[in-house]
Amino acid sequence: MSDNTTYPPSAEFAANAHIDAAKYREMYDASVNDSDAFWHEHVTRLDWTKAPTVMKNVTFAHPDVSIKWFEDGELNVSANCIDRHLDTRADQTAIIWESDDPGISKHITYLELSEQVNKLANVYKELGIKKGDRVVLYMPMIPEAAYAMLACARIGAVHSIVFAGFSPDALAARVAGCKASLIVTADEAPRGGRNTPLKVNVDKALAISGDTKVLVVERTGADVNMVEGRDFAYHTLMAHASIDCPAEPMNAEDPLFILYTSGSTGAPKGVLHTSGGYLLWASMTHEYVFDYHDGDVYWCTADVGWVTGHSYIVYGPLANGATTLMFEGVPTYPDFSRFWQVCEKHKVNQFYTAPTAIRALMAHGNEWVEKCDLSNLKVLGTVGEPINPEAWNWYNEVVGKGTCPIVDTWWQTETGGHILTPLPGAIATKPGSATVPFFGAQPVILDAQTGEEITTTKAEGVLCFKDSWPGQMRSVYGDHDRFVSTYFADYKGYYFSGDGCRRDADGYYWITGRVDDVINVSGHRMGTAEVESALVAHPKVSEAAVVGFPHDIKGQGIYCYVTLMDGEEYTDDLRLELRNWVRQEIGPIASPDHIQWAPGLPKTRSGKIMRRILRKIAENDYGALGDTSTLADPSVVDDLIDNRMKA
Ligand code: 6R9
Repeated sequence: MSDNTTYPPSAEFAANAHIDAAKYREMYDASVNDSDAFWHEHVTRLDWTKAPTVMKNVTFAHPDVSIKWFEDGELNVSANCIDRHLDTRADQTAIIWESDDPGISKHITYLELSEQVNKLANVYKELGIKKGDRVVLYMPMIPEAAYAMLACARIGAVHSIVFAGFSPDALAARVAGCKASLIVTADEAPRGGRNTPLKVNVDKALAISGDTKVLVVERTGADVNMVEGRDFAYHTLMAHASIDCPAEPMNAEDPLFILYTSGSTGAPKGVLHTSGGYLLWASMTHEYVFDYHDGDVYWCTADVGWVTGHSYIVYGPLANGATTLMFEGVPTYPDFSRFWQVCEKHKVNQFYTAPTAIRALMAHGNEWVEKCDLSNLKVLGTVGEPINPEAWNWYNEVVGKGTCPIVDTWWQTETGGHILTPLPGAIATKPGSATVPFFGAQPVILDAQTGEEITTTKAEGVLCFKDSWPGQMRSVYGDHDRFVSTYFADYKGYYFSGDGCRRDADGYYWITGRVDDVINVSGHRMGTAEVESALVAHPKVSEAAVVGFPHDIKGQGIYCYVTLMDGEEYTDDLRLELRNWVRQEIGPIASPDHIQWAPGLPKTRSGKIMRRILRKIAENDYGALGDTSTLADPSVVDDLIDNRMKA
């Protein structure tokens, strides 16, 4: 990976951007040198029913970690996302909904959004939901999912979204985990031409967790089982609900949502976000990182079941009075040009997706992109994993035609919003680097062994943060000790991200992957992402996953799984070629010990490769594969085991 290829914003882009290079420097310096004054100025981007006078009250000192922002302020998140826009934007589209079926889309104005959210908030009240109660959402990607989130916020209920691809067992655990008083779901969730039976799954989950009230949106009209007194039809209750539900004034530190996320150990954790700091962070990052301007059409392809959907489909954009596109389908249905067709149809200006989607589409060739009119695109974003330079270049050249800055946004469920990211009019990008910190974020690189801060500009180690930012998670729901031990115990006084990172001579940050994915070969540390990036740089490789495995002499060896481009065949010659290729790209130290053909990789439904499984297969330890039920397609594991024998 070269650190030297940089892509500065064009003079024209910079001139029209909210933040140019000089402004970034000035604002960043102010944000860390005089944090109180900086946040005093920027809290005003939200409407407060009681303006905060205290900005920050934080300690990272183990074990007394406590994080509060704007603690004497009061606001309502739904009023900030809806009511305050009604004077000027009642008729502006708030949400463009694009159905799984390419023939169907809908525009929802801010006025309509207001009516739907107010009604639903009244329906919640009618069902007995009060401030502080938990509501689980298990929803398709339909506007009702956004209504359901905002209606919770309106009355001070706390939502916990469970991705609609999760199994009944996973749903039951989350419903029980937060003691939910209500589940909002739909009959079915259409995706890629197939319908997931959500209500059936809810019924199965409730058989495990015990009964809870269920509100059922009619999406496909499928016949579903409705239990008298437990299950309620959304449309029936909405029909008579009033369009006026006053927004509950909430303390800035009142919980807004819980979102379960997996760590390297144990059951998923309920990441807890609160109201004021989270919304401020989501709103500010959305505007500056995507350089969102009034009238733009913005599209984030994530699902609301993930944090990206929370912050960058719903809360950030709506807080900014934006037009946000919500897509029910998948990138490959009905064909490989779906993303680009949606961009053309709705004249999308900012497009935000994941590297895994980019690589998947790249593998099918440029013609799917080239036949669509993408002339409205201004900014492209990526999130979720390190992006390899080949995918970055393809995104830049084929999708962005070399004219759209790419924002590679590093962040986590825990961080609430972007933390390391270019601002498109301010920061020259480098393919594969998440570049520099957003305002108020103070990354440090620590030596993983000693925990010492490495103060030279060039550095490599673990990525930590030495102070808080408003969007930071506040706790693990119901288990503050776990919060402290997961994030603040390994490196005392810091927030530990779990990611490895290096900083180059220009002070740019390069994420090397989770530190539990680092391989140590003969005492040399290597990010699995580096080897993967080298492999996917080969013209015949579409995707790669690399893990360490025990090696008698080297300590750990390098085991590679490769998925090939359409039409390529895996042969002994190709295996040799790939091995030499990696030696060439990185050096002999990175020589793969084994390369195995993988027709598919085991991925979670959010697209993250489950390396735990790949490590076990590499170790020939098939008995200990653990839980594979959260995989998008569990059958890929059998193929991998078959091929393991031949590797
Ligand atoms: C938003 C989201 C967080 C983990 C994070 C890191 C990886 C996310 C990245 C990235 C490199 C980026 N990650 N964005 N790695 N470059 N731009 O994905 O949250 O699901 O909690 O995952 O994803 O490893 O620690 P989450």
